[in-house]
Amino acid sequence: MGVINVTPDSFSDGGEWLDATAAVEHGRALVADGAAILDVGGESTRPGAGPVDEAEELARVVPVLEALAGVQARLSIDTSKAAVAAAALDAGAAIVNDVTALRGDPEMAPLIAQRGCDCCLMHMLGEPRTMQSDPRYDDVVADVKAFLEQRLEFAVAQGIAEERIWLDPGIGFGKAVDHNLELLRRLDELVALGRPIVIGTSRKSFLGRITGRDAHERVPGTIAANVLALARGASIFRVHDVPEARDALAVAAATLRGRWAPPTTS
Ligand code: HH2
Repeated sequence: MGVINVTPDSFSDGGEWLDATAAVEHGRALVADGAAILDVGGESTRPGAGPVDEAEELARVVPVLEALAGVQARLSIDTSKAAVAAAALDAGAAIVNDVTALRGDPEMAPLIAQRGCDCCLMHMLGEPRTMQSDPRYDDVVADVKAFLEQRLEFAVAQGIAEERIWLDPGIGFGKAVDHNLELLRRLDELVALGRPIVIGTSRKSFLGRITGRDAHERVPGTIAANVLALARGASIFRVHDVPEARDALAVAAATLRGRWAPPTTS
């Protein structure tokens, strides 16, 4: 899953793809590099970020999705607003990536149920503005697992087909470095919930804390975390740096499975 942040303030690529033409070109490049999904977002959820007005978010993402409809990848909308998700689905998106796990907007669950699209439900402790101020858990993996299980049950009760639901531990969303590492180390416990696990480690600050690297220099750290997540059963990897992630995951997956195939050229 390649990331396209159509925002001025995302933590690692803010402003790079705010212009719709640049965002669309970037999306096409990510698909050529091997992305199977493009995740388009118009609101940063970095620590400390404030909310974005609905009209502004719509103006950022809809033209990009419309222009990308027809690329050889599925389109995902990264939003917690039902109106943005609805417009994105109309524009060609097939997946709703909601970092609030259907808690942000009461219209979101009915919308996804009615449209029959895929959705990703992510764990977050608190809200972006304050989530990184001293997050605490009894047992981070047990707490995140209980939350995801509860959100999965809620989604199904709202009429969303279980096979449409992906789960994500929300790396960096209300988590200290050790919480992120423990979630990655024990990811198999979340895989046991029986739904595809999405993992978003790309360029995140815990990698910088460990390596001392700035956001754009965190590709090797991102790859290390993603390869370990693959080995523990994660299946969808949300990344900014698609060619590097794709190659690393292709080799790791071939090794783990004892099976490989040459790359398909598009
Ligand atoms: N991380 C970010 C945003 N959306 N969605 C899912 N499912 N999982 C994640 O880990 C995740 C996510 C944050 O990364 P980014 O989009 O690069 O930054 P920003 O929120 O500043 O735009």
